[in-house]
Amino acid sequence: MARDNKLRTVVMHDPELDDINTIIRYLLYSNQFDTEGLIYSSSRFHWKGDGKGTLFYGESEHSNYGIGPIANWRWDEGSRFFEDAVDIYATVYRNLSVHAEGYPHPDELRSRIYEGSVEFPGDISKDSPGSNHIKKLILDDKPGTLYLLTGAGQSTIGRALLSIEEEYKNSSQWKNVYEKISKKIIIQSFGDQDGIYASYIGLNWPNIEFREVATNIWGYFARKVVQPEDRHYLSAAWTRENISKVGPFGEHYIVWGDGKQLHKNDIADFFGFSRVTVEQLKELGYTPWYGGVEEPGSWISEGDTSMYMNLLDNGLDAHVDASYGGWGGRNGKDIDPNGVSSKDYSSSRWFGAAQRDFAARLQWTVTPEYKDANHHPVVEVVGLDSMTVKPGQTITLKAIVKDPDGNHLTGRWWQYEEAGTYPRKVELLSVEEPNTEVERTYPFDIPAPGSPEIDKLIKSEIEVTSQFTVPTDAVNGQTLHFILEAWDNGEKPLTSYKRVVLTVSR
Ligand SMILES: [Ca+2]
Ligand SMILES: [Ca+2]
Repeated sequence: MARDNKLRTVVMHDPELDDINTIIRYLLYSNQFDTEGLIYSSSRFHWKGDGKGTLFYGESEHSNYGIGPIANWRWDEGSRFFEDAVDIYATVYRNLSVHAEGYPHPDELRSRIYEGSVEFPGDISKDSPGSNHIKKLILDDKPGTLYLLTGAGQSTIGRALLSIEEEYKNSSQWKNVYEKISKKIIIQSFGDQDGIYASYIGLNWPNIEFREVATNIWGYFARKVVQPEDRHYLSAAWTRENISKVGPFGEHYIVWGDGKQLHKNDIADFFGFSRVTVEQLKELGYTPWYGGVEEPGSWISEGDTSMYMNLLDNGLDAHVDASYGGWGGRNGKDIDPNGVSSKDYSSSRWFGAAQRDFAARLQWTVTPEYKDANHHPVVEVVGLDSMTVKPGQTITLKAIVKDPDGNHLTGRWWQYEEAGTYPRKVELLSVEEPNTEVERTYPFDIPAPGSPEIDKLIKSEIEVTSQFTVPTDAVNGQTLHFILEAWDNGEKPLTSYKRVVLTVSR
């Protein structure tokens, strides 16, 4: 079921081609967030310059190419990728709102687009509209965590914090302001793309939680880490059928060989070419750092998508702690199916489910009637009286899973061993087979979401029950994580979860 309070987010991007894809996916989940800002931000890979031709003598990606002082790097003056994405969102907003509640009005999103610190990489010397907006959000009195999500550098955040420091540091309010901010914000970022975390934020605001969310599965090198059974989600055939062909967002999504190029003659962006060899790209003056050429129409990258995937309201509750893990990965290694402890597996293990979810949501954008698209199974855990357990105690994990579309359902409980602090596997016994007998399926139409009849019309339902005995060697305070995972068999199949975290108390 949906969260009571939406998580507050600020989303920052630079004009890398994969940020465009990341924004598309984010907007499909924008009903789950209170999006407080969409803010253009620089990184060492993209910076706009000051518009006056002032040369930058420092280091950025351009230095790797031996290019001397320049006035901007891979950022066109007229680039308005946030507005472009929201304009497309506006054309599908009505359809999306048929399938799930809470999508923000396009005008609301538009009003929250700001230009942040875009001029030079890692420059926190002056305010920008975006840094002023973040400063205001950081200082406001709204409850809850403010998630600052950056797919670029951190100079816009850094400037906001520095500006607060300059204003309050010598005042009597400083201690309170400092403590409030340290508790209130969490920064999630793919790396430190302009060095501002290392040079300013981490040093001066060490108590602000920083979650490094770099993954390979969401990036250019996804093919190196994808699970064999999920490989087709990167293919041209799947991508064309489930993404590119599906409405205006699908058309906007950037894939290999589509002829698009974000910045004219960008030597690092050769992905739009089709049927060329690496040698030919070199002859054309490009730097084909990817090391190969993929099939036209296939996956390129969504590098920064991991910055919000753990905040999704999919039942995994991955936002609660960086060690929990979810579609954006985990701050630790998971044991892969070959028995290898792998940082990549903690994110790649979810990739198939996340891609199917993306496909289903894209389908919503082109489906005006609720009954013509798939919707998520709804999971409820029942009968757990306490979240603390004693060694030797037998615990029953029981979930009721319903599907609003009457789809056939399958579910299972599993222990997310790596996420818990109890260091071993427990034996989970299925109390009854995930159960064809209990299932009821009545096919009929369903009213729009929010309608009071909707609960009565739930059309299929299963119970999934497992039992285990709390290990006798478990010690006080150790945790055991269990995940209920449930799938429907809709045309674009969907997965829902529920996480149960049990704490041992002797
Ligand atoms: Ca980026
Ligand atoms: Ca369904």
